[in-house]
Amino acid sequence: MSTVTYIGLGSNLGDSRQILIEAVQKLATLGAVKTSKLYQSPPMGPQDQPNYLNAVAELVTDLAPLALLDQLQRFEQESGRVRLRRWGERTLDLDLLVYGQQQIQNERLTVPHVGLLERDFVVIPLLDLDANIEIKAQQLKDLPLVQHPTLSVLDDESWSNI
Ligand code: ROI
Repeated sequence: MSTVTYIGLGSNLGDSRQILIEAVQKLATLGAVKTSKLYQSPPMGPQDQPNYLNAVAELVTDLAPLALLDQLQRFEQESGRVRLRRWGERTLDLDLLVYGQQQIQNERLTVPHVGLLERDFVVIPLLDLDANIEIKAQQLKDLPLVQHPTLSVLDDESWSNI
């Protein structure tokens, strides 16, 4: 049975735009994919690191949550993932943000993703994909951070060629 999932994409090391394009192509091997606009976003965490490129992908997939997580972690490794420090710069982050309506909590996974509602670089791209999306009983479009986002649009939905 197919489930609508949302995957957060982030990169601030290497050729971030190309890295995200390749990540979307890999996601498309797991099901039907749509992408948000492409954003540039100031780092959350240490400020002495480059800005991030961020986007969100909608993936409709038959994979179970942990099987999907395995694939996301494989794609991160294949991209030559480097993570220099906690809260620091990284080549590619693929975060399982939302898995249908499910709430999941185990050693490997918390879904919906912790901190999702506080991160404009996740909330704004999610709204591109579903303007009425509700997470943890919260309409994302009603969050105050939507009114003063710190991120800027780099490209429309066609950036990923998907
Ligand atoms: N900051 C931004 N702007 N975008 C990210 O994707 C991102 N990812 C992270 C931390 C280090 C929390 N900061 C980020 O993992």
